[in-house]
Amino acid sequence: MSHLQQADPQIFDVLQKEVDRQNEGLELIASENFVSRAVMQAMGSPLTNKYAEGLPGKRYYGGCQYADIAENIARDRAKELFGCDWVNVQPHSGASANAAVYLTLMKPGDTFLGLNLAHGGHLTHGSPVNFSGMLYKSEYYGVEKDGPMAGRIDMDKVRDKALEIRPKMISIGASAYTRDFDYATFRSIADEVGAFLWMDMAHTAGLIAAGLLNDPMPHCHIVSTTTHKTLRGPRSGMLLIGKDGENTMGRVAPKSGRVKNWGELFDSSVFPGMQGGPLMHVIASKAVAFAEALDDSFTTYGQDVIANASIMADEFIDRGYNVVSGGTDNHVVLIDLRNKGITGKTAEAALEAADITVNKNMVPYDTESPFVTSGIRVGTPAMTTRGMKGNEFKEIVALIDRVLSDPHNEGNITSVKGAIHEMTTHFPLYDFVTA
Ligand code: DSN
Repeated sequence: MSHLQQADPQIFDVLQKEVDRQNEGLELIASENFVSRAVMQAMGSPLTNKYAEGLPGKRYYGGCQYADIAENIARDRAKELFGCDWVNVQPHSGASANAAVYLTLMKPGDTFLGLNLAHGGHLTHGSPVNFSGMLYKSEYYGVEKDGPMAGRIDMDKVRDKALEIRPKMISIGASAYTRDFDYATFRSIADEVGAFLWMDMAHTAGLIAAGLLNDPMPHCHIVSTTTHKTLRGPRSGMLLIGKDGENTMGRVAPKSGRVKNWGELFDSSVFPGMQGGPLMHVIASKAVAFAEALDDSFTTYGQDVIANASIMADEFIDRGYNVVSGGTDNHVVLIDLRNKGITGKTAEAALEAADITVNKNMVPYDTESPFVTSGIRVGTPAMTTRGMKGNEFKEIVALIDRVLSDPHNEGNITSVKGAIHEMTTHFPLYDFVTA
């Protein structure tokens, strides 16, 4: 980092402080992770200088021979990782990938059915403050409030809703849903009402790649994802169609003009539909991350992520916390704090003061606003990357409980912060700024 240090001490100082924050604290935001140095080096490379609008072999710029190689490697690795026929690695983010899904499959005013944001869905799945809710008519399914299915999706109710509104598209995927999805049943509902089925696997992509959760590829017409969360790549997005893609789409692909198949339709929605030049340095970095995810060690990582989340859920339950859905199948634990008399906002702030980073989160049937919330969401991908196992996660829950039991006690928070710093020194992260 010596060039940066000399050229721009102000930004270097920010970076150094951020690295110290990441090194010393506990990162429990479920959508965050720590990438390898190799992934970061590809991102911070001269490929950032290159314009490469178009696709490998069909660019609108000269000098793309190496950009083409990088993008083809990324595409081939993604196909191998997820067992799919077609992939587009150019979306700048998950939201961009999702925009390309709408652009391809929906017309403004069309109706779609997605998981309610307040029940764990995502902004781009129809929130009124997002383009998806502004341009399209969004309808929702949710999770059960009570009973044995509390916190889980009841597929009979999804079917009833789909039959009632006859959506053009049904979306699956979430930012705070702790159970796996029944893709086969979703597909049968989609087929019954003539809807496209779209899975946004942003949160769980790494766990799906590792074969640890149900596989959406054989069932969904289109799958979108981010590449950073459990997949542990650079912050970016991607679109995928499963094996035998045209048949997976379940309909005859439009053949108007020069567009021949669904993959090409999605390609043209990404560029020129809604993006300009792809970020070739990020695409190269995705290729590096996909190679890491293809390694056997990534399966072990995914197993640890899930095991650690289960341990956290059990520990929270033992300490009297209301864990939504009673546990977790993935990397997320969602905690409803209403029985503890503390809001998500207060909890997030108190934990941050102890260098424990979580996010406040709406819980199903929340009575607080999204800026306050009644819950927190915690996740294990980042600290599992640092090597923490069950014993550390048990200790983490004990420390969180200490803070939340007395959230305005500064002495208590300072003491927890000390324990956190002590713990994290045993799991070193990056030392490149200070080395
Ligand atoms: N903002 C991400 C999350 O935290 O889940 C989803 O895009």
